[in-house]
Amino acid sequence: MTPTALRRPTAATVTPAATANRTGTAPPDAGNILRRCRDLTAPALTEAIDGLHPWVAEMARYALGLREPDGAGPSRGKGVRQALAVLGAEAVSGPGHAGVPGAVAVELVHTFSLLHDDIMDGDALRRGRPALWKAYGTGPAVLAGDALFALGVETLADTPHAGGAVRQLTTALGDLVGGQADDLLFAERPWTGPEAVCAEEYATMAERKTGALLGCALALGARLAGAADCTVAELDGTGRHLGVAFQIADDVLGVWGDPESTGKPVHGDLRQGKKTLPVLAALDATPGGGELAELLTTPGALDGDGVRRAAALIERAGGRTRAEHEARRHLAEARARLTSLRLAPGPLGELRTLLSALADRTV
Ligand code: GRG
Repeated sequence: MTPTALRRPTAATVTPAATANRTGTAPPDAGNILRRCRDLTAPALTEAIDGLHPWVAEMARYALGLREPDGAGPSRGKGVRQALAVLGAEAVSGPGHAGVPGAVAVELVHTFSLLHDDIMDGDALRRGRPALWKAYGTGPAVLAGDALFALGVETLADTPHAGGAVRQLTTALGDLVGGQADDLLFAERPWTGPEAVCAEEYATMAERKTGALLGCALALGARLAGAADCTVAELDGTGRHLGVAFQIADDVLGVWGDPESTGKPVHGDLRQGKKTLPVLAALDATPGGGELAELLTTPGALDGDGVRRAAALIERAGGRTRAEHEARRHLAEARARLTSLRLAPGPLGELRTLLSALADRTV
């Protein structure tokens, strides 16, 4: 096993809270794990962004929550993917910094995909503030996304395992496109009947759209730290199952979450007619499914109070319970895959903590 000192970031890169938990008796909680990995990744991420065209760099900083135009406090994402890349390296007994180019790459690609997703969905809010396309315009936001995408790939090109790492990322990118395509096409499909979206199709979409990049993050970290292909593949599978659990939890929050913490308008997915798992599961239920189907297919019925009625019907028909059960099943599969690997105990513990917190959306 790699000496602990090799797995630890330098004192200059660790916040006091993270240091306290890593050196004290209590195991770090998910917030501390995310913070430690963010601190380890931040210098390389900042340096990569600084190399962009100044205008594009400004938009990239806004999108990444590194800077607000009006001087307000930063509005960052959780940094889940960068943490998985760092922990992926540490889990195979490498130093965390070996995973940093992977962490930078996945965080850039994630940010890019959110930018473009907001444009495709016409979502005006991201993390509780104007989405980039609202703040800078659609054309500039597309350009900023393109720059982040290219930079993500370039970040891996100079690493020791560049060939395998770039391939790992491009495979995930292909899946992201496929998942997003399915998600967009689902919107055209009816709620009921033979053409309706089924739960299995939903799971495939979620694995591609959300799981592929989470799996890629873990796998890239391990690959960059020199892990064997079979370990890399198993970690990729772990992240994919985590992604399905994470996406389902996101869907549940989209209906019942507090907009203060989600940063998105309440019932946004329902109003947009998104084929999320709680709705699909409720439509299958007897009794309750029929009444919900009628509401969803009546033009204008989701305006005003209709959307709250739909949320109540979904819950009563068991859609929320079934979705939460599915999320737990995918989380259990992700944890089982981790356990089947011979990973370094400390990082394994941190991964397990992070996985649970993400699936429960307590971070
Ligand atoms: C990859 C070439 C290429 C195209 C991208 C736009 C697109 C195609 C895909 C969209 C994928 C997408 C938006 C998936 C959603 C994943 C998801 C659950 C995002 C939220 O992740 P969090 O909660 O976000 O980690 P934060 O805000 O914390 O960063």
